[in-house]
Amino acid sequence: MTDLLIKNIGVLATPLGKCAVSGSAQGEIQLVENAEIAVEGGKISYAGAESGAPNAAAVVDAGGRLVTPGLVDAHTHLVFGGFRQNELEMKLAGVQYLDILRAGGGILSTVRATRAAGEDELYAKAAAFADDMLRHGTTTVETKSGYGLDTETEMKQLRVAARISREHAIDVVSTYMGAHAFPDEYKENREAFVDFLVNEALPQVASSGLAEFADVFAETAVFDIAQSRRVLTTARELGLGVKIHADEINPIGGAQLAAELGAISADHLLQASDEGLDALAASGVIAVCLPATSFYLDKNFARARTMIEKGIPVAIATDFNPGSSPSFNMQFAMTVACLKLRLTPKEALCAATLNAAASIGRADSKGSIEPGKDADIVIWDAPDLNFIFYRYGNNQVHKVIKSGRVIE
Ligand code: IZC
Ligand code: ZN
Repeated sequence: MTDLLIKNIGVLATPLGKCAVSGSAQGEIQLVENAEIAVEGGKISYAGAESGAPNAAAVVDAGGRLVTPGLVDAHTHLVFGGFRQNELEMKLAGVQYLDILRAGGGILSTVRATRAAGEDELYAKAAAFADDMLRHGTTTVETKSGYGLDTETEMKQLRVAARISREHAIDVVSTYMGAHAFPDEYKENREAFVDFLVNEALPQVASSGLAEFADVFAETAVFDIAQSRRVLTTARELGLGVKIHADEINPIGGAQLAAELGAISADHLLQASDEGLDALAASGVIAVCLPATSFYLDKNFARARTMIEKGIPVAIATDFNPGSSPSFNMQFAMTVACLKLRLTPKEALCAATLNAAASIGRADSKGSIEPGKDADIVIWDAPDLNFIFYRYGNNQVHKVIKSGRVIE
């Protein structure tokens, strides 16, 4: 028997398929009016027109509302100590993000706070974020380490992420980002830090099984292309998937490196050159755009329309972190994706669900509402798809269903 039936759905809006979609297909969203969804064993068993379905153990009446897949936030830095509200006035006075980092603040101040924090304390803080994300419609979240830089603290962050995935409803996908900044200990000897990452940290992380992907902050004054290549090539050899913070502030060729390495995603890409975008298009790398970060840093926005024209699958994420994007609200990122990346609501829905799932290796089980996929579903306080992009700033979620369970 059906475990759960969601009936009286005004509009069911979902992309379809088990892989990232690009070009005009990114805007192909299936819309079914007067729909229903049946769930069995935490998976979707039926999604489509109302069929006067069989008895179900539990019924949720969607009340004529919009229903979409659960949102997938494919790029966050969820586990961190402290906050960085002290940087706000510096930013307003014109101090640049990278200058704060060069002066020993920014990421490095979060590194100090994260090293000092106990594991339970980090867990309690990140788990509270995760629960609130879920209430805002995010059913799967990717999170990166990178606020330890030393192996002990990086492992502490990764254990916290794994514990959230185990003990909370939200699904967590983990990425190791020991190459997020150069720690004070290696300030004068950067190559030695890259040696440490390649020879010690990456092998230990890979054998722990606590991370699926590795990521590098490839940027001026952070990891240059040669250093990023070394780290990510080693990660790949150790069996980790590869991601990269590419061309966020300066166009140093991060997109080209992502293409060269066959990365699953290249993230940010505000400054990516035409050559960089062509390389992504040719190699099937997913572009993860982070419009809330552009907004918060008061920078330009990634050229998402050009990406779609070139056939690059586009995903969007919040980049939640204590410095450049202190919001985990995917709904805000989705509205900014429409207004500033110029995505249509249909393209943006795909970017926040199916393409986002593909960018973290989950397109086979998440990102769309169709039989066989996980029953991760959002019922919105909205009559149609445009509505959730048009309103912003408030939480428009009516109910979240995670793995077939109604979240109260
Ligand atoms: O803590 O500033 N861009 N890494 C690269 C970040 C932003 C996170 C941070
Ligand atoms: Zn990031």
